[in-house]
Amino acid sequence: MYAQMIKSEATQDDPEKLAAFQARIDAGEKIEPKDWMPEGYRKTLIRQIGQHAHSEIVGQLPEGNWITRAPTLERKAILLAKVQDEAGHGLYLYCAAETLGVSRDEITEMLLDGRMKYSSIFNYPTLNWADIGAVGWLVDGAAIMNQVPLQRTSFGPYSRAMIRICKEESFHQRQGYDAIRKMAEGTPEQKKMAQDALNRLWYPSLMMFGPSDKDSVHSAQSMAWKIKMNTNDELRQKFVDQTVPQAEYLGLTIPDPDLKWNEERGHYDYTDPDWSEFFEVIKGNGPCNVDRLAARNKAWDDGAWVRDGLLAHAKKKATRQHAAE
Ligand code: BYC
Repeated sequence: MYAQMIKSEATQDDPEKLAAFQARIDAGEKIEPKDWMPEGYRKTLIRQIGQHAHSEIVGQLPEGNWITRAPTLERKAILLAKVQDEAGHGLYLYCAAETLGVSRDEITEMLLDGRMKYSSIFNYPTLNWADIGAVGWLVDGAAIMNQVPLQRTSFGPYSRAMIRICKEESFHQRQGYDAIRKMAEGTPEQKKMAQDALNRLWYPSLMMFGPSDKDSVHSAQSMAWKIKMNTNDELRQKFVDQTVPQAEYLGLTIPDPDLKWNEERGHYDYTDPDWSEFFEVIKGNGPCNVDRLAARNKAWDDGAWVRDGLLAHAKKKATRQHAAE
């Protein structure tokens, strides 16, 4: 597949082509899979869409863990539906990545052997039911903050996938907020669990937006190509501004003693995450990295017979058709 891409590299430095491509981006046109595109644009999209798809798939693990232990039948049905939605999001995104000339198997293998990343947040554990509410509220809340602008991203298939995904994500965020609200309004023990979940998941949620702008290696080029529509810090600030009043409504305290409204800026001032922790987690040293990758590798290996069976069936069918012609 990559060979196909390399073929077009001779035209990669053609300044006229590059300028015409940038003019299309600047005019707000969508780039479609068969259009000419710079190799860097294609590679950046494969990286970002692939990572995004992997995040949706790995993201099922911490929540799937609680389906059998949800406190009521209704909560179980809702969580099951949400986790199934995440699988669907992963599939739309893998399809969008495939239009760039990389197969789903190829990028899956890159996830399984650690060459590709998935969101840092899924390397933290979900220890109890309050964590599931907090994941919906904070993690899906952060995901929406990032994904709503991506509906306008310049690559057509990614943009269209995001439109569909965002509709479902907003339901996910609301179910999480509803679950944590129930805990926050419950017994003192339940409220304590809700506060504890917020304490543990606040900073990992802020890290989802990526490193601070000064350390973000891809932002400038990705924004020029409209692959990203905002910087990491812009979206993080929007998330903080949106979430603080939600926490206040719940009677919960954001675990940041220096958090305060800044009248002049019209935003909350907040303490940055511990970036050394973030870089450790994305290097593979977070609390659950080893377990998450082991679970995905096991699922891939356990599913080999299904893939083999489908391929054998397709081959037999093609041979029969060929013989009949
Ligand atoms: N985790 O130059 P930067 C969800 C990496 S949740 C891990 O700023 P970029 C869901 C980055 O890849 C979320 N790695 O990068 C919710 C780069 O390393 P490489 C999924 C991270 O790409 C609930 C390096 O750090 N959403 O779907 O310009 C349930 C430097 O960073 C992270 C998306 O993926 C991180 N948090 O900006 C289920 C949204 N942050 O690749 C599922 C689409 C940074 O050079 N992605 N890195 O080795 C994006 O918008 C951007 O890729 C990011 C990062 C804002 C995440």
